[in-house]
Amino acid sequence: MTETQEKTKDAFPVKGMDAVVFAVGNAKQAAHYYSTAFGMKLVAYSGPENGSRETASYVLESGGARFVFTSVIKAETDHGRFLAGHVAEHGDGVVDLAIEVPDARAAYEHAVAQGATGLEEPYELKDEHGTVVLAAIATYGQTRHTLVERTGYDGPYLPGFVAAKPIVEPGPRRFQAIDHCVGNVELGRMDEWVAFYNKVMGFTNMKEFVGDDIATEYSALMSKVVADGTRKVKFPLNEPAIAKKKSQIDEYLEFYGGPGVQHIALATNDIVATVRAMRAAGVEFLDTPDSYYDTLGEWVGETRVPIETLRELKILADRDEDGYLLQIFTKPVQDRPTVFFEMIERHGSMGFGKGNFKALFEAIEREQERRGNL
Ligand code: TYF
Ligand code: FE
Repeated sequence: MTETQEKTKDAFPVKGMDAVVFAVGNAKQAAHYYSTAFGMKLVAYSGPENGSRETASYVLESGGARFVFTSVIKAETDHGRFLAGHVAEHGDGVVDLAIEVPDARAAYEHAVAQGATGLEEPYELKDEHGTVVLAAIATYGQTRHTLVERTGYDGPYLPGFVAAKPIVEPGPRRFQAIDHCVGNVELGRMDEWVAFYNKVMGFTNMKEFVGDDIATEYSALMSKVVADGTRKVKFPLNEPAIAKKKSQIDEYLEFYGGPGVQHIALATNDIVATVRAMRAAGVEFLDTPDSYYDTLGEWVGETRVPIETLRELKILADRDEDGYLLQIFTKPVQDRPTVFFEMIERHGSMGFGKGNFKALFEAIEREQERRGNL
């Protein structure tokens, strides 16, 4: 690491992703879907029964991954109106990629000094479990990053939340961490957002990206990845490319009503068991043609999972100089063709499945076509 990289990294240390916060039309039902289909465990709740008249929030965990689903019950404040407006405009979507930091005040001050838009000045929340310091800055679209300092707190999520019991009997864990969170931004603006993360958070660019060459050939998108120094927080950023076909990113921007979170990748250490369980629970995944598996063995080499099992479950595989990865993508998880998930099992590779971009983007385009948006 160069001296300048060392300095910027220290200016904005992060501990990892704190939570992905979704604003949805019906948080009660979303909590049920993520319990049964994604195998997550409800751990905390906030709603009218414990003093939150305006919103109901359900906190679900799977290992170190935490999702929060919030619905508006009756908007009474600017925050409630913002959340209701978010759902009206974007449908179910991500409002907040919350990041855990050791010092929220320092992180906020640094971010704003580097040009970030402050949304919430640092403030404290307290209850009998202790104190959490929070602050928030804006990122692309109506998405924000809440900066969470939770060292003085031992409760179930945040002060104001009460512990909750799982909605269904929890089975084996289907994933244990958030691997990366991807944003879609407008045509020509990807580099601005890359620069934003470079400057505001001291994140550096990872080597994997989709450039002009791939974009015009088959992807119809460009993509770059920024990450913190420890590679715990990874944010790929996509923009549409002008290609032969309407970009999948344009489809997203049209139906989401602007920039926002496109997909969340979840790290699993047994993608076969995960995909079997999720498929059995009714989760739909993108299809991969058999021809992909006919030639896979020739270039990907040995993996933990036999090719025939990958073929059966439509799991993709990729290899680079550091190792290999197995990955699969769900179809959008709401009626709008917007947010989806990726399940990823890494064995050394720190990439994002570059070798699969062609097969993946063709699969996405088949879905686009079925929706009449290609
Ligand atoms: O996060 C990534 O970069 C991979 C590949 O629209 C990808 O999951 C990139 C763009 C896209 C879908 C998947
Ligand atoms: Fe991804």
